Amino acid sequence: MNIVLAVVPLYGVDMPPLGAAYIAAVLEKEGYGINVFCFNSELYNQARDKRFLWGWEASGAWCSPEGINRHFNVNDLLDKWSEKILKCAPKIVGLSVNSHSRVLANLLADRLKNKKKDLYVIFGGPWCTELAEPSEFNKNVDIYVRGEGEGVIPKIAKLIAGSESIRDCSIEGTIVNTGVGFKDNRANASFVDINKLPFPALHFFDLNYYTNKTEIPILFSRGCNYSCKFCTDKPMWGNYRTRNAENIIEEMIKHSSIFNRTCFKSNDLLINGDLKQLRYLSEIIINEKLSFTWGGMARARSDMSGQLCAVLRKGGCSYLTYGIESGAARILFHMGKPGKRDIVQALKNSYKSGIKVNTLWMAGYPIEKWVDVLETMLFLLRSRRYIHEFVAVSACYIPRRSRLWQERDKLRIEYDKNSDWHIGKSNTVSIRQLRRKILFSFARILGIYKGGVQ
Ligand code: B12
Ligand code: SF4
Repeated sequence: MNIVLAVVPLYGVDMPPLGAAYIAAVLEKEGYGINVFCFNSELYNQARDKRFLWGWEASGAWCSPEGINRHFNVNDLLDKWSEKILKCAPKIVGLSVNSHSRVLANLLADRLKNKKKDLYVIFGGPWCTELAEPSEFNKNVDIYVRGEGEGVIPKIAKLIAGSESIRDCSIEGTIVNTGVGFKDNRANASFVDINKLPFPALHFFDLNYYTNKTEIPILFSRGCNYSCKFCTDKPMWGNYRTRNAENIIEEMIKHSSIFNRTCFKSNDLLINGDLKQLRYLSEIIINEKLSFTWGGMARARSDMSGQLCAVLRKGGCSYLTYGIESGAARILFHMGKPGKRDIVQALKNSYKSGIKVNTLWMAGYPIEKWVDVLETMLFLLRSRRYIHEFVAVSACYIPRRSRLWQERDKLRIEYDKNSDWHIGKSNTVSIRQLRRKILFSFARILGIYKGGVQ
């Protein structure tokens, strides 16, 4: 049985999508004929004059058919993509869907079903975990897979390969199209054992097609043990689980020999959720004299001691991207982030041990006032000597399953017709954008904004 996996814009173009690569790996292991199309990076490479649409600022353009049609002929894109997919004679087409690719993914599902009625269209990816409103379900999608996909997709493929009906299937973690509606089989109660997964099938992708020319994507862990108020990744991924250091190294050895690269970029929610394991990984790299380097997103924990950071650095840690978000004490406290003193400690120890320190920020958190923006600027001024790169500041977005969203009434959050949130006139889209611009400009003045996302 042939299965096609596809990714449509908007996705990151720096590296291949790990979600699709993991799904491809488990299906390939089951013996199915797999084809993977990254239409996202393909379009990015073809439409040179439209590349700004992959930037953070323009990402909203992908969230409505009109927005996309303003820049591309959507009809032509759908024709081209569906033709390529159907040439592979698939029984199943699986699409990786996020909040910003859902419009094109739905249109592609419609087009595919229109051309081939007996095709099974399956949606997976973070958007499927958020699905709630009846209007968001598409009758041309047969199954939505919520959360982690590796445990679920082989069961679905087996049913389809055995020509069994999927309409009444009750596989946990799925929402099934029954023909007259959608049956919710609840979220998957158990997570997969990440040490038993095949390595992500990156061989289906041409790494040269992506903008990052030095690194290979990898996951050291899944989940998170914290619960910041603006975050929805925790509900999707659950508590922190880390892979064995040996298992990670095995993947590094395999992929570095295939792709001829030795630098790895972790897509973990946070790379330093289990410091003991991270230290152990670094010690193996040191003891075995391996030349791998790695980096990823991290939490500014107070226990990132100078001694630990030195071991991590020696063991290949080339950069850490800290999600700082704000420099105002009351905002950090409300968010559930570490306090200012802990943050400075982590930045300082990482910086002094030679790890490149990147930082991520957020403007317009619901309770943020102008005085908090000033406090953040002051914090930036004082801690700039421990920051190599400011990297980025996002405007606060309130995802549906986040704790902020649950508290929206208490916080007086309202939504307008474009689904943008505001609190009276004190926190609106334009105020958030203005605060973002101010922080960017200030970071530029301090010499720590160097214009890119690491
Ligand atoms: C790394 C990352 C990036 C990188 C991209 C790197 C890359 N090329 O892949 C960068 C920084 C570029 C990025 C950008 C964006 N990102 Co991002 N990103 C992530 C992050 C942290 C990790 C993604 C990852 O690799 N996960 C690991 C893999 C294994 O998980 P996965 O992709 O979800 O796949 C699993 C399941 O979803 C499922 N699955 C996935 N595909 C399929 C397909 C099928 C058929 C099936 C059955 C199952 C299935 O099974 C997989 C394995 O378990 C996630 C948060 C997170 N941890 O998921 C956010 C996340 C995916 N990003 C998000 C967003 C919104 C964006 C942006 C659109 C932001 C913006 N406004 O611009 C941009 C889009 C791209 C752009 N503008 O360039 C959101 C999506 C929200 C949503 N609910 O859909 C997330 C979830 C963060 C969040 N909570 O807000 N991102
Ligand atoms: S923002 Fe980061 S540290 Fe906080 S809950 Fe989400 S993943 Fe965990």
